[in-house]
Amino acid sequence: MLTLFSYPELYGLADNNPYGLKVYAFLRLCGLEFSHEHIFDAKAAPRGQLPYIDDDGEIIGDSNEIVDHLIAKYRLSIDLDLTPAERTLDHLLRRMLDDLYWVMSYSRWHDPRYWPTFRDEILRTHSQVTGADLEGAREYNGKRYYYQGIGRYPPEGVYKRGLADLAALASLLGAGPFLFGQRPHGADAACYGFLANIFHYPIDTPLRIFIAAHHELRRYCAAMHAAVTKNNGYG
Ligand SMILES: N[C@@H](CCC(=O)N[C@@H](CS)C(=O)NCC(=O)O)C(=O)O
Repeated sequence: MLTLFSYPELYGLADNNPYGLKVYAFLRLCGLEFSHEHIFDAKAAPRGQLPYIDDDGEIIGDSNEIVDHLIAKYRLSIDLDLTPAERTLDHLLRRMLDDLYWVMSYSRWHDPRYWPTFRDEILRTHSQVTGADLEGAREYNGKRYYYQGIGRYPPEGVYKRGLADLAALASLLGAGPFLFGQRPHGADAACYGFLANIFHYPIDTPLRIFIAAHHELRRYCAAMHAAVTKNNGYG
């Protein structure tokens, strides 16, 4: 029995956290059967971070470690055809997305222009969450941004970083429809987790405006959303 533990859905996406959505997308692309438990409290997770999986009693945290575990255990063929250069690009992309994560998270939780919309949508969608819970989470995240470093930049400096990440990703998208051609790979699941968590939210942050203005990113998001939601059964 395979269970994915991750944050709850928002705006129709299966997970409002990019790392959780990345694992969800990977599982769907591979056609693996799993149950999905949405939780708010990350205390039980390895290192106190979501997502994590329980695979027949084996508990694994960190989205990349989860993906590596699934590929090895279920002998998944999704990335078997990647060249060494594509594998390197996959690695670099995942690390770049780790940087984009902070900008995306900052835009929702920290930037006073977008926080009220995000907060109100969580309250509207998840009745068990209170305004006080969210204020507490916002304060906690504010400290995370400070200690990570992003919280010490002015907002323009924060978005400059994130927009450079999105521009780099846009420049990699060729004829497509996916990063490495005609079918999605693990790297696409990773990119989707982040892009969809920006673009599918009707909150016009600089990141979302950038995606909306770039045809190749919009097209890529749509192709990945279709692939993830229709379950192609790659694996
Ligand atoms: N390296 C981890 C990062 C996961 C991550 O950053 N999770 C965040 C989502 S907001 C989390 O659970 N944060 C709670 C915390 O750090 O206390 C992965 O790839 O899964």
